[in-house]
Amino acid sequence: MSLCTLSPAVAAARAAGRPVVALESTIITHGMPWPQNLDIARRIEATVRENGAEPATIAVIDGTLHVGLEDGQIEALAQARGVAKLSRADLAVCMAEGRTGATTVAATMIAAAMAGIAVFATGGIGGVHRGAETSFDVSADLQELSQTPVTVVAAGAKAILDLPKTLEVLETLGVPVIAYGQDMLPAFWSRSAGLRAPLRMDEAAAIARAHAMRGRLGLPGGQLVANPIPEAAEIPRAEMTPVISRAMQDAIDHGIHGKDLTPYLLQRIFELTEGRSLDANVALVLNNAALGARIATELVALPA
Ligand code: PSU
Ligand code: MN
Repeated sequence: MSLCTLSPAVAAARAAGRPVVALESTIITHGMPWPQNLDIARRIEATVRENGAEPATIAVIDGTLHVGLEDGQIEALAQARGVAKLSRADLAVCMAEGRTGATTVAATMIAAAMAGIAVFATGGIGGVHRGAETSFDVSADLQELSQTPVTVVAAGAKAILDLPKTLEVLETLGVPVIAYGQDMLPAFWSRSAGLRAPLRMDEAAAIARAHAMRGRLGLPGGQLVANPIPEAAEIPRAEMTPVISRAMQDAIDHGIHGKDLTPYLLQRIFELTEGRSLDANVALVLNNAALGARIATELVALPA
């Protein structure tokens, strides 16, 4: 029996060689509050379709690894409580125990690769947390990018992370970090992290060719495409800095760490910005879904 279950729409797209874009479920269950998360999950899928590709939202439901969810499954996940947050370490345990879990960037990449899906769009990836020199908190997303051949479109890494250290680790791991259409590394809510990105590409087709070239070279791992948030939706870095500091201090005061840290910070920043952080998050994730669909479309059009 196959280890992952494709939805009929995703199976049909794969069989016909049409472009498919993988989507994660942790942003639904742990990254955004109910009920906005449901509406946003649907809009992300619609954006992928409008840009010519089939969306495949990925999650483990009652032990089954689903690649492509029906609307009712997304609705149930969006309001479920106590859903596990799955990365490489806990994916197999969740499936073996017949439980339900949302996939992070790392686990979504694993499932996408199994299903033959080369492109994945999300909001932001995990990275090296601030204070990692003492906490050792480095997201498994970085290691996954070095070993699983999926191109991940994100809006850079969030400013709650230590961005210079995140770039250093990605370089060590051999992960290309490609800023889309600009020289500077985007920083999620803001268009620039104040750091130059290692690489820059301006065309979806070129990103698709680079993905294919890695495969031909036999290099394992994927690419990180850092797509800047649309200008109209950006929250300037200067405005986010004190909010992030406050949220981080609150996390320390409440003893939050490990898997709970990223969801806690996102929720706290949502409260502190009175919802503005979520509006920006929606704009950037839709922007990434559109670019992901264009890259996936270029990829299936490449000569074999
Ligand atoms: N970035 C966001 N929203 C999120 C996440 C990242 O803007 O919800 C999630 C992703 O699923 C990512 C995970 O893979 O957080 C990283 O968690 P950690 O830092 O615990 O590895
Ligand atoms: Mn972590």
